[in-house]
Amino acid sequence: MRCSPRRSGEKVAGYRTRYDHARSRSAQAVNSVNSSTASRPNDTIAAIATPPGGGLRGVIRVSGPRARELVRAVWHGGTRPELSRRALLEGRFDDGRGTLPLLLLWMPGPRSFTREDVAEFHLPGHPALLQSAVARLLSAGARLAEPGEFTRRAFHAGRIDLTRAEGVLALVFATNESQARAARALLFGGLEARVQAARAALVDARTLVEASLDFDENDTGHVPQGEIEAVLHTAAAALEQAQEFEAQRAPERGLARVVLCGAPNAGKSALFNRLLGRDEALVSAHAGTTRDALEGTLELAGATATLRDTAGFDAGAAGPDRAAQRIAERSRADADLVVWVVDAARAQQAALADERAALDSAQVLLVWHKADLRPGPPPDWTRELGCARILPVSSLTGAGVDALRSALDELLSGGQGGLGRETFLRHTRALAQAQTELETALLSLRAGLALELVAEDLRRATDALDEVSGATAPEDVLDRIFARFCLGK
Ligand SMILES: Nc1nc2c(ncn2[C@@H]2O[C@H](COP(=O)(O)OP(=O)(O)OP(=O)(O)O)[C@@H](O)[C@H]2O)c(=O)[nH]1
Ligand SMILES: [Mg+2]
Repeated sequence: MRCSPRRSGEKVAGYRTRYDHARSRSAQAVNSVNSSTASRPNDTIAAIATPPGGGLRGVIRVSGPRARELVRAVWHGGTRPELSRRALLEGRFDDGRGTLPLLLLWMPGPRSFTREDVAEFHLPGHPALLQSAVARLLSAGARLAEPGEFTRRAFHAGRIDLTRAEGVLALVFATNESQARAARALLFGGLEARVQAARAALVDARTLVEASLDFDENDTGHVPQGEIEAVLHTAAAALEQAQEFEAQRAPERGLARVVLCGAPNAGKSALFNRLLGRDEALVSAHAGTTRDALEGTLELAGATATLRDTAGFDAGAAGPDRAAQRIAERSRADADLVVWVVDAARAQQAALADERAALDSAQVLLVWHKADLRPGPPPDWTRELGCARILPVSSLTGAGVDALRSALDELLSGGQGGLGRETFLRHTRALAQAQTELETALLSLRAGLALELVAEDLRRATDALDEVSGATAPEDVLDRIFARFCLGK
């Protein structure tokens, strides 16, 4: 979020005051609304920042005015840590019951992500140890951070705009390389820079228009129409660049990708046909029927996805079968969601564990297929096999297909697929709105309409851009975005 307009060009510098006052008033209003509801700036917050589960190292992040005091409270040993400037310090963390080896990353505000004093405690990654270290920090005066609260503080402090916060979120949810790339483009400020360039030109144009209001054509202060038009064209070009950036960032933003995979003969092609309601894929008792990946569009209640049928797993494949394996691997690598089809009649946990290990996909739904051959609920191996769900389905009878569709819908709408689309729509709608207002301003100017109307169009265009950057995004939009963050981010 930018709370003040960027510096306008030299030419209009003398005219800036009226606009600037109005702008900084509205920015203050926005700030006070945002901070009154979402963040309690006097609190010092703490949370485990590394993903749940064991790891070699675990990180606890602390941010707020009492961070320094907390570091001293948990610092073990005679020497006091030197916290006057940014530092990486080695020491021991005293959690009240014992001490742990500690690497402390100390980042005093305002040169930190949240602009507050920030401490990162790098500790042994055992969950129980990290929990007890957090408990110690809480008892020393920290409050447990809400999901996304660190990023929200950075946003309220003007450190990042909303598009960059969305980039952080998208990166957390990214399940494949192209999503991670699209997320990083946002996170590194690609859209923010373009939006701010367009905004700066709009501010310049509006300043010129408002300055013209006070002068007649013959006055020395009068700004020729051509000059205003030129600045409007600069704004239009910058806006176009922002729109192009979004279009390129997420080329396949419209559709989430679901890929069917599994052992030969598990019934992937039968399920493909069943989900799409047509008989397109070859189904046969011969193992290795599918080679080329077949694609169709899967319409769900809340999401639309492309559905791909792929060749069955075959580690020893050669020739064209090897090529089919590569196509399947690529499809899985690009998938938002992998549907792993397992023949329930033959399923054994050990063999499935091997299949899962070879399947390095982040989000997996296991279809306990041919459930007609093995009645009864499927075993609950979600944890052992690292699957979001295990659902019994029979493509032969159609049993379980509706439940599968609902689960797909839920996983796609909740995860990166839904998130990516939502973010993209938020940006593109507001950018399109800004473009419409800008075009109206240009037409009004050329038609010789009252300059007050032109200034009003330009103000609306700027407002639309401020929605993208979050400066004037409504609180419920902010809540919806930040609520999706994980703890510790
Ligand atoms: N009983 C039963 N048989 C099924 C079901 N779905 C598929 N089959 C049978 O399982 C066999 C394999 O089906 P496919 O859909 O061709 O299997 P696939 O996983 O695509 O196989 P490949 O393409 O060779 O990897 C066929 O004989 C199907 O008729 C089901 O739900 N129940
Ligand atoms: Mg097949």
